[in-house]
Amino acid sequence: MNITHPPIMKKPLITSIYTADPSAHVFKGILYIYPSHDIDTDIPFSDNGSHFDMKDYHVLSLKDFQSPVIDHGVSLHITDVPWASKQMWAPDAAYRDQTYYFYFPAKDHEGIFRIGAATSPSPIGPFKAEPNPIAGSFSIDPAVFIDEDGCAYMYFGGLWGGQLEKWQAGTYDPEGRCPTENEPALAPKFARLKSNMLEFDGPVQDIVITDPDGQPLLAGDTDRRFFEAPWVHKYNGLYYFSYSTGDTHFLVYATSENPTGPFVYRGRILNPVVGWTTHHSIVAFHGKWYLFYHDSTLSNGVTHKRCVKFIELTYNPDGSIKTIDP
Ligand code: FUB
Repeated sequence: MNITHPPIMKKPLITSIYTADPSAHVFKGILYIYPSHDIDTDIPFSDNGSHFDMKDYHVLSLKDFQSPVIDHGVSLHITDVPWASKQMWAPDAAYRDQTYYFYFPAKDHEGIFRIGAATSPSPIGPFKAEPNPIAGSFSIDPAVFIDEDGCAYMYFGGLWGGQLEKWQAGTYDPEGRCPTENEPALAPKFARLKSNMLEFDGPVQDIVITDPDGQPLLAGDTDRRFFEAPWVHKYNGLYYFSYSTGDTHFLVYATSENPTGPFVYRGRILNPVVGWTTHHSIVAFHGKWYLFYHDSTLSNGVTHKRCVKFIELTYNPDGSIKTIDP
């Protein structure tokens, strides 16, 4: 266990390790952050993201924003995941019936991204991985949302290194390419979860994102189309689907009255940060809403050595989110 200074908004939450892709949840009154654990590597930068060569996960926690941030150490290591070979990317967590569920993408032994699940009686782990990835899972960046009616959904997907474009035919095609710019953009995916939280309950389906006229966003609309990092939260009865636009580096959002969409594009949450990737979560804590995100300032801009930060999120009366400048 490693305890660090109390966080200050827009400052790295911790500086003892590099962290990214923060999924924040409040479990039993404590704020837990489930980030990727970035590490150094000699693998050069490339569009397929091989330089994100992470091997384990840590859990961070906070009682409140005056208390220290606690790094609870390694919660899951790749050597304890039989099906995984490399690249433990952006994770998420959920709680149901006395069990904490940890979800993570990693490449299998064929080099194909799958999504795994692991469980623990404690929110800080250690988590015990299931022997196989979730059947029917593919691509990256799982985000699990449990609605007020108890239904659980996993949202996922990511282009380029995240391999989403290789699954357009329903099976993995190593030659799969993104659509051309006037074709509809590739959709992020969702699946319902069974009550055991370890299996998909039905088929993987598309999350449709349209512009306000009901037209699907096009692949060439790179300032608005989905790239990676889905997250769903509910505010005033409305579902917010937020995500990264990847190569244009925005965090944006769309809203719907249904957790499975269709979602209508609404605007930007966060302008580009220092670094290539941008990835976030949105959580309510002690009566306020917060955006957890990352940038590469702790490493002076090294793409794969990032740090988690947070900032208060504010809504306009019409439910739109005020854009934040990092
Ligand atoms: O951390 C590795 C990858 O970078 C994540 O899975 C993406 O969302 C991007 O943040």
